[in-house]
Amino acid sequence: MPLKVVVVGAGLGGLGAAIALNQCGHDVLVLEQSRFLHEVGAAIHVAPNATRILESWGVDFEALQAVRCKQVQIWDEMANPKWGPVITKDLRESLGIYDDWFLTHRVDLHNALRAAAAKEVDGKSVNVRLSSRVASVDSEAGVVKLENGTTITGDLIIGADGMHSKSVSAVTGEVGKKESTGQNCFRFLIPVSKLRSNALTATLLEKIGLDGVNAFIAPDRRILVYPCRGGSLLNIAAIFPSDPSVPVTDSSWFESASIDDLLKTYQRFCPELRELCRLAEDVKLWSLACRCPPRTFVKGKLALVGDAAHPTLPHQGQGGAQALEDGVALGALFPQETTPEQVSKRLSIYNKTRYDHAITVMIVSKVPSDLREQVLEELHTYVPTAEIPEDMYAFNWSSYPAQKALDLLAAAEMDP
Ligand SMILES: Cc1cc2nc3c(=O)[nH]c(=O)nc-3n(C[C@H](O)[C@H](O)[C@H](O)COP(=O)(O)OP(=O)(O)OC[C@H]3O[C@@H](n4cnc5c(N)ncnc54)[C@H](O)[C@@H]3O)c2cc1C
Ligand SMILES: *[C@@H]1O[C@H](CO)[C@@H](O)[C@H](O)[C@H]1NC(C)=O
Ligand SMILES: *[C@@H]1O[C@H](CO)[C@@H](O)[C@H](O)[C@H]1NC(C)=O
Ligand SMILES: CC(=O)N[C@H]1CO[C@H](CO)[C@@H](O)[C@@H]1O
Ligand SMILES: CC(=O)N[C@H]1CO[C@H](CO)[C@@H](O)[C@@H]1O
Repeated sequence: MPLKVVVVGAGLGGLGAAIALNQCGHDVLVLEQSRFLHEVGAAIHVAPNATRILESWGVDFEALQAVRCKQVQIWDEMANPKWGPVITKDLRESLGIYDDWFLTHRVDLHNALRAAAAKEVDGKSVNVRLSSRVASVDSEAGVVKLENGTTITGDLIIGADGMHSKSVSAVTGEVGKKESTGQNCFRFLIPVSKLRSNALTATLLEKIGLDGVNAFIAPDRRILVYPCRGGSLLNIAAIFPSDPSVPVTDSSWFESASIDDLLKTYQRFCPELRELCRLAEDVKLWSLACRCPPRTFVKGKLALVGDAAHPTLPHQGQGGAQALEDGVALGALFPQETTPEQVSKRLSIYNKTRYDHAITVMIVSKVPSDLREQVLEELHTYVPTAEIPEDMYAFNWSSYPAQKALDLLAAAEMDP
Protein backbone atom coordinates (compact mmCIF):
# COMPACT_ATOMS: atom_id res chain seq x y z
CA MET A 1 0.00 0.00 0.00
CA PRO A 2 1.40 3.39 -0.93
CA LEU A 3 1.71 5.96 1.83
CA LYS A 4 -0.62 8.93 1.86
CA VAL A 5 1.67 11.95 1.83
CA VAL A 6 0.50 15.53 2.41
CA VAL A 7 2.96 18.32 1.54
CA VAL A 8 2.35 21.83 2.89
CA GLY A 9 3.72 24.39 0.40
CA ALA A 10 4.67 24.07 -3.27
CA GLY A 11 7.90 26.05 -3.29
CA LEU A 12 11.18 24.49 -4.41
CA GLY A 13 11.42 22.28 -1.31
CA GLY A 14 7.80 21.10 -1.33
CA LEU A 15 7.80 20.28 -5.04
CA GLY A 16 11.15 18.50 -4.72
CA ALA A 17 9.95 16.29 -1.86
CA ALA A 18 6.70 15.65 -3.74
CA ILE A 19 8.53 14.57 -6.91
CA ALA A 20 10.83 12.26 -4.94
CA LEU A 21 8.00 10.63 -2.99
CA ASN A 22 5.77 10.26 -6.07
CA GLN A 23 8.63 8.52 -7.84
CA CYS A 24 8.69 6.07 -4.91
CA GLY A 25 5.07 5.22 -5.72
CA HIS A 26 3.29 7.06 -2.88
CA ASP A 27 0.09 9.13 -3.16
CA VAL A 28 1.24 12.73 -2.88
CA LEU A 29 -1.05 15.72 -2.30
CA VAL A 30 0.51 19.21 -2.18
CA LEU A 31 -1.38 22.12 -0.61
CA GLU A 32 -0.27 25.56 -1.78
CA GLN A 33 -1.71 28.81 -0.48
CA SER A 34 -1.10 30.85 -3.62
CA ARG A 35 -2.52 30.54 -7.12
CA PHE A 36 0.95 30.78 -8.70
CA LEU A 37 -0.26 33.80 -10.65
CA HIS A 38 2.47 36.04 -9.38
CA GLU A 39 5.28 33.62 -8.75
CA VAL A 40 8.22 35.93 -8.20
CA GLY A 41 11.85 35.83 -7.30
CA ALA A 42 15.04 36.75 -8.94
CA ALA A 43 17.84 34.43 -9.92
CA ILE A 44 19.09 31.51 -7.89
CA HIS A 45 22.25 29.41 -7.74
CA VAL A 46 21.89 25.77 -8.65
CA ALA A 47 25.17 24.25 -7.51
CA PRO A 48 26.49 20.88 -8.73
CA ASN A 49 24.87 18.88 -5.98
CA ALA A 50 21.52 20.40 -6.75
CA THR A 51 21.80 19.86 -10.52
CA ARG A 52 22.66 16.21 -9.79
CA ILE A 53 19.41 15.89 -7.87
CA LEU A 54 17.37 17.60 -10.59
CA GLU A 55 18.88 15.25 -13.13
CA SER A 56 18.02 12.19 -11.04
CA TRP A 57 14.39 13.39 -10.98
CA GLY A 58 14.32 13.88 -14.76
CA VAL A 59 13.83 17.66 -14.56
CA ASP A 60 14.05 19.25 -18.01
CA PHE A 61 17.35 21.19 -18.04
CA GLU A 62 16.35 23.09 -21.21
CA ALA A 63 13.38 24.56 -19.36
CA LEU A 64 15.70 26.07 -16.75
CA GLN A 65 17.10 28.44 -19.42
CA ALA A 66 20.13 28.39 -17.20
CA VAL A 67 23.50 30.03 -17.67
CA ARG A 68 26.38 27.64 -17.02
CA CYS A 69 28.49 29.22 -14.30
CA LYS A 70 32.21 29.08 -15.00
CA GLN A 71 33.68 31.23 -12.28
CA VAL A 72 33.29 33.59 -9.34
CA GLN A 73 35.19 36.86 -9.63
CA ILE A 74 35.78 39.19 -6.71
CA TRP A 75 36.20 42.93 -7.31
CA ASP A 76 36.46 45.97 -5.07
CA GLU A 77 33.84 48.73 -5.11
CA MET A 78 35.77 50.52 -7.88
CA ALA A 79 35.44 47.38 -10.04
CA ASN A 80 39.15 46.60 -9.81
CA PRO A 81 39.99 42.91 -9.55
CA LYS A 82 40.49 41.93 -5.93
CA TRP A 83 41.28 38.26 -5.76
CA GLY A 84 40.92 37.25 -9.38
CA PRO A 85 38.69 34.41 -10.46
CA VAL A 86 38.09 32.24 -7.42
CA ILE A 87 36.55 29.27 -9.09
CA THR A 88 38.20 28.07 -12.19
CA LYS A 89 37.98 24.81 -14.03
CA ASP A 90 40.96 23.70 -11.95
CA LEU A 91 39.04 23.92 -8.72
CA ARG A 92 36.29 21.73 -10.13
CA GLU A 93 38.97 19.31 -11.20
CA SER A 94 40.60 19.31 -7.78
CA LEU A 95 37.22 18.55 -6.19
CA GLY A 96 36.53 15.93 -8.85
CA ILE A 97 33.02 17.30 -9.32
CA TYR A 98 31.82 17.82 -12.86
CA ASP A 99 28.05 18.08 -12.48
CA ASP A 100 26.55 21.20 -14.01
CA TRP A 101 26.68 24.46 -12.12
CA PHE A 102 23.73 26.63 -13.13
CA LEU A 103 22.49 30.15 -12.61
CA THR A 104 18.77 30.28 -13.23
CA HIS A 105 15.70 32.39 -12.65
CA ARG A 106 13.74 31.09 -9.64
CA VAL A 107 10.55 31.18 -11.68
CA ASP A 108 12.13 29.00 -14.40
CA LEU A 109 13.33 26.50 -11.79
CA HIS A 110 9.92 26.51 -10.12
CA ASN A 111 8.17 25.92 -13.48
CA ALA A 112 10.55 23.08 -14.34
CA LEU A 113 9.80 21.43 -10.99
CA ARG A 114 6.06 21.87 -11.53
CA ALA A 115 6.37 20.17 -14.91
CA ALA A 116 8.35 17.30 -13.35
CA ALA A 117 5.71 16.94 -10.61
CA ALA A 118 2.96 16.73 -13.25
CA LYS A 119 4.73 13.90 -15.09
CA GLU A 120 3.21 10.46 -14.49
CA VAL A 121 5.38 7.80 -12.90
CA ASP A 122 3.77 4.34 -13.05
CA GLY A 123 0.43 5.95 -13.74
CA LYS A 124 0.60 8.49 -10.90
CA SER A 125 1.59 12.13 -10.66
CA VAL A 126 1.74 14.67 -7.85
CA ASN A 127 -1.60 16.28 -7.06
CA VAL A 128 -1.04 20.02 -6.45
CA ARG A 129 -4.01 21.91 -4.99
CA LEU A 130 -3.72 25.69 -5.26
CA SER A 131 -5.52 28.37 -3.16
CA SER A 132 -5.27 26.00 -0.20
CA ARG A 133 -3.86 27.76 2.80
CA VAL A 134 -2.93 25.56 5.73
CA ALA A 135 -3.85 26.90 9.17
CA SER A 136 -2.25 24.25 11.39
CA VAL A 137 -0.63 20.84 11.48
CA ASP A 138 -1.08 18.13 14.12
CA SER A 139 2.17 16.22 13.87
CA GLU A 140 1.16 13.27 16.06
CA ALA A 141 -2.20 12.60 14.41
CA GLY A 142 -0.90 13.47 10.93
CA VAL A 143 -3.72 15.93 10.34
CA VAL A 144 -3.47 19.12 8.32
CA LYS A 145 -6.15 21.75 8.85
CA LEU A 146 -6.87 24.20 6.05
CA GLU A 147 -8.03 27.76 6.65
CA ASN A 148 -11.39 26.93 5.06
CA GLY A 149 -11.97 24.37 7.81
CA THR A 150 -11.28 21.18 5.82
CA THR A 151 -8.99 18.63 7.48
CA ILE A 152 -6.81 16.17 5.59
CA THR A 153 -5.08 13.16 7.13
CA GLY A 154 -1.83 11.59 5.96
CA ASP A 155 0.64 8.86 6.93
CA LEU A 156 3.46 11.32 6.33
CA ILE A 157 3.24 15.13 6.45
CA ILE A 158 5.91 17.32 4.87
CA GLY A 159 6.15 20.90 6.18
CA ALA A 160 7.54 22.87 3.23
CA ASP A 161 6.00 26.25 3.89
CA GLY A 162 9.17 28.29 3.74
CA MET A 163 10.73 31.13 5.70
CA HIS A 164 7.43 32.18 7.30
CA SER A 165 6.44 28.60 8.11
CA LYS A 166 3.43 27.67 10.21
CA SER A 167 4.18 23.97 10.31
CA VAL A 168 7.41 24.65 12.18
CA SER A 169 5.32 25.46 15.26
CA ALA A 170 3.96 21.90 15.18
CA VAL A 171 7.53 20.80 15.85
CA THR A 172 8.76 23.47 18.23
CA GLY A 173 5.49 24.39 19.92
CA GLU A 174 6.14 28.07 19.31
CA VAL A 175 6.11 30.61 16.51
CA GLY A 176 9.61 31.21 15.19
CA LYS A 177 10.75 34.68 16.08
CA LYS A 178 12.72 36.72 13.50
CA GLU A 179 15.96 38.36 14.49
CA SER A 180 17.88 40.99 12.61
CA THR A 181 21.22 39.95 11.11
CA GLY A 182 22.06 43.63 10.65
CA GLN A 183 21.79 43.27 6.89
CA ASN A 184 19.28 43.91 4.15
CA CYS A 185 19.32 43.09 0.47
CA PHE A 186 18.04 44.91 -2.63
CA ARG A 187 17.12 42.53 -5.43
CA PHE A 188 16.42 43.36 -9.06
CA LEU A 189 16.83 42.18 -12.63
CA ILE A 190 17.87 44.23 -15.68
CA PRO A 191 17.62 43.11 -19.32
CA VAL A 192 21.13 42.68 -20.70
CA SER A 193 20.08 44.52 -23.89
CA LYS A 194 19.34 47.62 -21.81
CA LEU A 195 22.78 47.39 -20.20
CA ARG A 196 24.47 46.98 -23.58
CA SER A 197 22.91 50.17 -24.92
CA ASN A 198 24.31 52.27 -22.10
CA ALA A 199 27.98 53.24 -22.43
CA LEU A 200 28.88 52.90 -18.74
CA THR A 201 27.16 49.59 -18.12
CA ALA A 202 28.30 48.21 -21.50
CA THR A 203 31.90 48.73 -20.33
CA LEU A 204 31.13 46.94 -17.10
CA LEU A 205 29.54 44.01 -18.94
CA GLU A 206 32.55 43.66 -21.18
CA LYS A 207 34.76 43.50 -18.13
CA ILE A 208 32.80 40.94 -16.15
CA GLY A 209 31.38 38.78 -18.94
CA LEU A 210 28.18 36.78 -18.74
CA ASP A 211 29.47 33.42 -17.58
CA GLY A 212 29.75 33.67 -13.84
CA VAL A 213 29.16 35.38 -10.54
CA ASN A 214 30.75 38.75 -9.83
CA ALA A 215 30.99 40.22 -6.35
CA PHE A 216 31.87 43.89 -5.84
CA ILE A 217 32.95 44.20 -2.26
CA ALA A 218 33.40 47.18 0.05
CA PRO A 219 34.06 46.64 3.76
CA ASP A 220 30.42 46.84 4.87
CA ARG A 221 28.38 46.35 1.69
CA ARG A 222 28.52 44.44 -1.55
CA ILE A 223 26.85 44.00 -4.91
CA LEU A 224 26.49 40.55 -6.41
CA VAL A 225 25.85 40.28 -10.14
CA TYR A 226 25.08 37.25 -12.26
CA PRO A 227 23.13 36.37 -15.39
CA CYS A 228 20.15 34.06 -15.83
CA ARG A 229 17.51 33.19 -18.48
CA GLY A 230 19.94 32.25 -21.21
CA GLY A 231 22.06 35.32 -20.51
CA SER A 232 19.30 37.79 -21.39
CA LEU A 233 18.77 39.03 -17.82
CA LEU A 234 21.25 40.21 -15.24
CA ASN A 235 20.39 39.50 -11.62
CA ILE A 236 21.61 41.86 -8.93
CA ALA A 237 21.59 41.29 -5.18
CA ALA A 238 22.97 44.15 -3.13
CA ILE A 239 23.60 43.49 0.55
CA PHE A 240 24.08 46.38 2.96
CA PRO A 241 23.83 47.18 6.70
CA SER A 242 20.24 47.59 7.85
CA ASP A 243 19.03 50.55 9.87
CA PRO A 244 19.11 49.32 13.49
CA SER A 245 16.29 51.72 14.45
CA VAL A 246 13.85 49.96 12.09
CA PRO A 247 12.25 46.97 13.82
CA VAL A 248 12.42 43.59 12.11
CA THR A 249 9.16 42.82 10.33
CA ASP A 250 7.79 39.73 8.69
CA SER A 251 9.10 41.02 5.39
CA SER A 252 7.68 39.36 2.32
CA TRP A 253 9.21 38.52 -1.05
CA PHE A 254 7.05 41.30 -2.50
CA GLU A 255 8.31 44.29 -0.52
CA SER A 256 9.47 47.11 -2.82
CA ALA A 257 12.29 49.63 -2.47
CA SER A 258 13.18 52.85 -4.28
CA ILE A 259 16.03 53.46 -6.71
CA ASP A 260 16.88 56.56 -4.65
CA ASP A 261 17.55 54.42 -1.57
CA LEU A 262 19.56 52.03 -3.69
CA LEU A 263 21.68 54.85 -5.14
CA LYS A 264 22.20 56.40 -1.74
CA THR A 265 23.37 53.07 -0.33
CA TYR A 266 25.97 52.60 -3.08
CA GLN A 267 27.04 56.23 -3.61
CA ARG A 268 30.67 55.37 -2.88
CA PHE A 269 30.78 52.69 -5.60
CA CYS A 270 32.27 53.47 -9.04
CA PRO A 271 30.21 55.22 -11.77
CA GLU A 272 29.63 51.97 -13.73
CA LEU A 273 28.08 50.27 -10.69
CA ARG A 274 26.04 53.37 -9.82
CA GLU A 275 24.73 53.40 -13.37
CA LEU A 276 23.78 49.75 -13.00
CA CYS A 277 21.73 50.74 -9.94
CA ARG A 278 20.16 53.67 -11.78
CA LEU A 279 18.88 51.35 -14.51
CA ALA A 280 17.20 49.04 -11.99
CA GLU A 281 13.56 48.14 -12.53
CA ASP A 282 11.16 46.99 -9.84
CA VAL A 283 13.61 46.95 -6.93
CA LYS A 284 12.66 44.56 -4.12
CA LEU A 285 13.87 44.75 -0.56
CA TRP A 286 14.68 41.49 1.14
CA SER A 287 15.10 41.97 4.86
CA LEU A 288 17.79 39.48 5.79
CA ALA A 289 16.20 38.71 9.11
CA CYS A 290 16.79 35.27 10.46
CA ARG A 291 14.47 32.87 12.22
CA CYS A 292 16.13 30.60 14.78
CA PRO A 293 16.04 27.06 13.44
CA PRO A 294 14.14 24.32 15.28
CA ARG A 295 16.10 21.79 17.39
CA THR A 296 14.80 18.95 15.27
CA PHE A 297 13.42 18.59 11.74
CA VAL A 298 10.92 15.87 12.64
CA LYS A 299 8.13 15.12 15.10
CA GLY A 300 5.55 12.34 14.94
CA LYS A 301 4.49 12.07 11.29
CA LEU A 302 5.83 15.48 10.31
CA ALA A 303 9.12 16.28 8.56
CA LEU A 304 10.21 19.83 7.85
CA VAL A 305 12.06 20.56 4.61
CA GLY A 306 13.63 23.63 3.02
CA ASP A 307 13.35 27.05 4.63
CA ALA A 308 10.74 25.80 7.10
CA ALA A 309 13.47 23.62 8.62
CA HIS A 310 16.51 25.80 7.97
CA PRO A 311 15.65 29.36 6.89
CA THR A 312 18.75 30.04 4.83
CA LEU A 313 20.06 33.47 3.90
CA PRO A 314 21.75 34.08 0.55
CA HIS A 315 25.46 34.30 1.44
CA GLN A 316 26.30 30.81 0.17
CA GLY A 317 23.68 30.67 -2.59
CA GLN A 318 22.55 27.36 -1.07
CA GLY A 319 18.95 27.96 0.12
CA GLY A 320 17.38 26.26 -2.89
CA ALA A 321 20.00 23.51 -3.08
CA GLN A 322 19.55 22.53 0.58
CA ALA A 323 15.77 22.32 0.07
CA LEU A 324 16.30 19.92 -2.85
CA GLU A 325 18.76 17.84 -0.79
CA ASP A 326 16.04 17.35 1.84
CA GLY A 327 13.69 15.98 -0.82
CA VAL A 328 16.17 13.53 -2.30
CA ALA A 329 16.98 12.21 1.19
CA LEU A 330 13.26 11.59 1.84
CA GLY A 331 13.01 9.77 -1.49
CA ALA A 332 15.85 7.45 -0.43
CA LEU A 333 14.23 6.70 2.94
CA PHE A 334 10.67 6.00 1.80
CA PRO A 335 10.77 3.28 -0.86
CA GLN A 336 7.44 1.97 -2.09
CA GLU A 337 7.11 -0.83 0.47
CA THR A 338 7.42 1.49 3.51
CA THR A 339 4.52 1.00 5.93
CA PRO A 340 2.80 3.68 8.06
CA GLU A 341 4.29 1.98 11.16
CA GLN A 342 7.81 2.60 9.84
CA VAL A 343 7.32 6.32 9.26
CA SER A 344 8.55 7.62 12.58
CA LYS A 345 11.78 5.59 12.54
CA ARG A 346 12.49 6.62 8.94
CA LEU A 347 11.95 10.24 9.89
CA SER A 348 14.51 10.02 12.65
CA ILE A 349 16.99 8.82 10.00
CA TYR A 350 15.95 11.72 7.76
CA ASN A 351 16.69 14.06 10.66
CA LYS A 352 20.06 12.40 11.19
CA THR A 353 20.87 12.63 7.49
CA ARG A 354 20.04 16.28 7.14
CA TYR A 355 20.12 18.13 10.46
CA ASP A 356 23.83 18.78 11.02
CA HIS A 357 24.62 19.47 7.38
CA ALA A 358 21.70 21.78 6.63
CA ILE A 359 22.07 23.68 9.91
CA THR A 360 25.79 24.16 9.25
CA VAL A 361 25.07 25.59 5.80
CA MET A 362 22.26 27.71 7.24
CA ILE A 363 24.31 29.27 10.03
CA VAL A 364 27.35 29.85 7.82
CA SER A 365 25.03 31.53 5.29
CA LYS A 366 24.24 34.32 7.75
CA VAL A 367 27.51 36.10 7.04
CA PRO A 368 29.82 36.56 4.07
CA SER A 369 32.20 33.60 3.63
CA ASP A 370 35.26 35.44 4.94
CA LEU A 371 33.50 36.15 8.25
CA ARG A 372 32.25 32.63 8.90
CA GLU A 373 34.45 32.11 11.98
CA GLN A 374 32.14 34.65 13.67
CA VAL A 375 29.21 32.25 13.71
CA LEU A 376 31.02 29.22 15.12
CA GLU A 377 29.69 29.75 18.62
CA GLU A 378 26.11 30.01 17.40
CA LEU A 379 26.58 26.92 15.24
CA HIS A 380 27.79 24.99 18.28
CA THR A 381 24.54 25.69 20.13
CA TYR A 382 22.78 23.57 17.46
CA VAL A 383 25.51 21.18 16.34
CA PRO A 384 28.02 20.85 19.20
CA THR A 385 30.59 18.95 17.13
CA ALA A 386 30.40 21.13 14.03
CA GLU A 387 33.43 22.78 12.57
CA ILE A 388 33.44 25.73 10.25
CA PRO A 389 34.12 24.13 6.88
CA GLU A 390 37.55 25.05 5.64
CA ASP A 391 36.43 25.11 2.04
CA MET A 392 32.77 25.91 1.56
CA TYR A 393 32.83 24.82 -2.07
CA ALA A 394 34.05 21.38 -1.15
CA PHE A 395 31.57 21.28 1.74
CA ASN A 396 28.49 22.31 -0.15
CA TRP A 397 29.32 20.57 -3.41
CA SER A 398 30.33 17.17 -2.07
CA SER A 399 27.06 16.46 -0.33
CA TYR A 400 25.38 13.19 -1.36
CA PRO A 401 22.27 13.14 0.82
CA ALA A 402 20.58 10.17 -0.86
CA GLN A 403 23.66 8.00 -0.32
CA LYS A 404 24.07 9.25 3.23
CA ALA A 405 20.43 8.45 4.00
CA LEU A 406 20.81 4.91 2.62
CA ASP A 407 23.99 4.32 4.65
CA LEU A 408 22.33 5.50 7.86
CA LEU A 409 19.27 3.39 7.08
CA ALA A 410 21.41 0.29 6.56
CA ALA A 411 23.25 0.97 9.82
CA ALA A 412 19.97 1.42 11.71
CA GLU A 413 18.63 -1.86 10.33
CA MET A 414 21.76 -3.76 11.44
CA ASP A 415 21.38 -2.28 14.91
CA PRO A 416 17.64 -1.86 15.53
C1 LIG B 1 7.89 34.28 -3.89
C2 LIG B 1 9.28 33.85 -3.49
C3 LIG B 1 10.40 34.51 -4.04
C4 LIG B 1 11.69 34.11 -3.70
N1 LIG B 1 12.75 34.76 -4.28
C5 LIG B 1 14.00 34.35 -4.01
C6 LIG B 1 15.13 34.94 -4.64
O1 LIG B 1 14.99 35.84 -5.45
N2 LIG B 1 16.37 34.50 -4.33
C7 LIG B 1 16.55 33.50 -3.44
O2 LIG B 1 17.68 33.09 -3.20
N3 LIG B 1 15.51 32.92 -2.83
C8 LIG B 1 14.25 33.31 -3.09
N4 LIG B 1 13.19 32.71 -2.48
C9 LIG B 1 13.49 31.69 -1.47
C10 LIG B 1 13.87 30.38 -2.02
O3 LIG B 1 12.90 29.93 -2.94
C11 LIG B 1 13.96 29.47 -0.82
O4 LIG B 1 14.99 29.95 0.02
C12 LIG B 1 14.39 28.09 -1.15
O5 LIG B 1 14.00 27.77 -2.41
C13 LIG B 1 13.77 27.10 -0.17
O6 LIG B 1 12.53 26.67 -0.68
P1 LIG B 1 11.27 26.33 0.20
O7 LIG B 1 10.42 25.49 -0.67
O8 LIG B 1 11.67 25.86 1.51
O9 LIG B 1 10.56 27.71 0.45
P2 LIG B 1 9.76 28.66 -0.55
O10 LIG B 1 10.36 28.61 -1.89
O11 LIG B 1 9.67 29.95 0.16
O12 LIG B 1 8.30 27.99 -0.66
C14 LIG B 1 7.36 27.94 0.37
C15 LIG B 1 5.98 27.71 -0.27
O13 LIG B 1 5.02 27.45 0.74
C16 LIG B 1 3.85 28.20 0.50
N5 LIG B 1 3.17 28.40 1.79
C17 LIG B 1 3.60 29.15 2.83
N6 LIG B 1 2.75 29.08 3.86
C18 LIG B 1 1.74 28.26 3.46
C19 LIG B 1 0.55 27.80 4.10
N7 LIG B 1 0.23 28.17 5.34
N8 LIG B 1 -0.26 26.96 3.40
C20 LIG B 1 0.06 26.56 2.15
N9 LIG B 1 1.17 26.98 1.50
C21 LIG B 1 2.01 27.81 2.16
C22 LIG B 1 4.36 29.46 -0.15
O14 LIG B 1 3.35 30.13 -0.89
C23 LIG B 1 5.48 28.93 -1.03
O15 LIG B 1 5.02 28.52 -2.29
C24 LIG B 1 11.89 33.07 -2.78
C25 LIG B 1 10.76 32.43 -2.22
C26 LIG B 1 9.46 32.79 -2.57
C27 LIG B 1 8.26 32.07 -1.99
C1 LIG C 1 -11.29 23.82 1.19
O1 LIG C 1 -10.09 23.67 0.45
C2 LIG C 1 -9.84 22.36 -0.04
C3 LIG C 1 -8.48 22.33 -0.67
O2 LIG C 1 -8.35 23.25 -1.69
C4 LIG C 1 -10.94 21.95 -0.99
O3 LIG C 1 -10.70 20.63 -1.47
C5 LIG C 1 -12.27 22.02 -0.27
O4 LIG C 1 -13.31 21.74 -1.17
C6 LIG C 1 -12.49 23.40 0.37
N1 LIG C 1 -13.67 23.32 1.21
C7 LIG C 1 -14.57 24.29 1.28
C8 LIG C 1 -15.66 24.09 2.28
O5 LIG C 1 -14.51 25.29 0.58
C1 LIG D 1 17.37 15.56 15.18
O1 LIG D 1 18.77 15.81 15.18
C2 LIG D 1 19.22 16.70 16.18
C3 LIG D 1 20.71 16.94 15.96
O2 LIG D 1 21.40 15.75 15.90
C4 LIG D 1 18.91 16.11 17.54
O3 LIG D 1 19.33 17.00 18.57
C5 LIG D 1 17.43 15.83 17.64
O4 LIG D 1 17.13 15.22 18.87
C6 LIG D 1 17.00 14.91 16.51
N1 LIG D 1 15.57 14.68 16.56
C7 LIG D 1 15.04 13.46 16.67
C8 LIG D 1 13.56 13.39 16.77
O5 LIG D 1 15.72 12.45 16.69
C1 LIG E 1 26.33 27.48 -4.90
C2 LIG E 1 27.64 27.45 -4.19
O1 LIG E 1 28.62 26.99 -4.68
N1 LIG E 1 27.57 27.96 -2.98
C3 LIG E 1 28.66 28.41 -2.17
C4 LIG E 1 29.61 27.32 -1.71
O2 LIG E 1 30.70 27.90 -1.03
C5 LIG E 1 31.33 29.03 -1.60
C6 LIG E 1 32.50 29.46 -0.77
O3 LIG E 1 32.13 29.88 0.50
C7 LIG E 1 30.33 30.14 -1.82
O4 LIG E 1 30.92 31.35 -2.26
C8 LIG E 1 29.36 29.60 -2.82
O5 LIG E 1 28.47 30.62 -3.19
C1 LIG F 1 21.80 12.92 -3.66
C2 LIG F 1 22.48 12.66 -4.92
O1 LIG F 1 22.00 13.04 -5.95
N1 LIG F 1 23.63 12.05 -4.84
C3 LIG F 1 24.45 11.87 -5.98
C4 LIG F 1 25.53 12.93 -5.96
O2 LIG F 1 26.34 12.70 -7.10
C5 LIG F 1 26.99 11.45 -7.15
C6 LIG F 1 27.92 11.42 -8.34
O3 LIG F 1 27.84 12.54 -9.11
C7 LIG F 1 25.97 10.32 -7.20
O4 LIG F 1 26.62 9.06 -7.17
C8 LIG F 1 25.03 10.45 -6.03
O5 LIG F 1 23.99 9.52 -6.10
